[in-house]
Amino acid sequence: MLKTLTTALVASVAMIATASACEITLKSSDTHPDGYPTVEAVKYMGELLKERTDGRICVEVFHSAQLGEEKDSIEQTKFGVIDLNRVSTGPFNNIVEETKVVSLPYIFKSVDHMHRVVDGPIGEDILKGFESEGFIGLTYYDGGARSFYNSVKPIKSIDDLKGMKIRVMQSDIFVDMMSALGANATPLAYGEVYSSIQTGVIDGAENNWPSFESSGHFEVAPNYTLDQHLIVPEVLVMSKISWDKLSPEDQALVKQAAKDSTPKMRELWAAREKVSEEKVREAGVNVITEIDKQPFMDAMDSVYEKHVTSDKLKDLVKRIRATD
Ligand code: GTR
Repeated sequence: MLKTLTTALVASVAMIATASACEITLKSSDTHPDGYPTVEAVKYMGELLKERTDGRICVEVFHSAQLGEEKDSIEQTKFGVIDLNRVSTGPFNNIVEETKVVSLPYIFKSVDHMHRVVDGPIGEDILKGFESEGFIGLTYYDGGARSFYNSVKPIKSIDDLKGMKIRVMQSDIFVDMMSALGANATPLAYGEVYSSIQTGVIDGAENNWPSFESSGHFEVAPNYTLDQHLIVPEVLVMSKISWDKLSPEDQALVKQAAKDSTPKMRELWAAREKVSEEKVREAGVNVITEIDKQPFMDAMDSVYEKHVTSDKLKDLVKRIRATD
């Protein structure tokens, strides 16, 4: 009995010692639930960092919007209350001008094209834009392709969207995108979408397979049209306030661990997309795959005209289009 107790005591002391060995614990925010690819990728980054700093720097991921919805959490990150934040680039559009280009509808030919852009110099140039606004852009994650879903009827052509109330992420680009499609945009926090569809405040929203599934939106909006109007990458950012507290060596380690988590994220993402699609289809959601995207693309000219006005953005769009 005494021996067992002593062993247990030694074990718990050892555990406390390991836990308290973290000199720095970086608090990280994510809107998604535990197990979602973005959440798991940031945890993985934390493991790498802990290993590479002999346990000195740790990451604690707060999933399921525990630290707030994306827009608020971005503010908290700017103030240094939150150290790391994994968000879509969408809610950054009104803060970091450069992020607008990757939020433009149909800017990317495919997810592979998006990877080639964000993994190269264009991606780095966009990340640099975060610094003057109080953030360090660390790395990109995947957000698949976003498509429309709603509770009313299957959208088979652009005409079906007319007059519908569709939730978008909080960015002017997406509001204008919906107007260009003849619909009414309702910018809302992600966490409010389910009940807003359920109560009929909005008709639908738009997202990728994993979000459509994990949020449960498919339960209340069972018509999903694969028009893939947006391929918006996601970002992992750090508060500049938290970053400035680190030594240059530690900054480099944080950056590297973040970069090294991207391939892991993409692996997890590919697997989750399949699982989510299966789950949604099994639930009987009406998935419309045959859709002529051309009219959707043509309608976007006004969005580009309104938002791609500065030389900086014009140049970025040109470079993205010149990327094979
Ligand atoms: C998801 C994305 C989240 C959030 C959400 C939304 O695809 O991963 O970061 O932006 O969409 O629509 O608000």
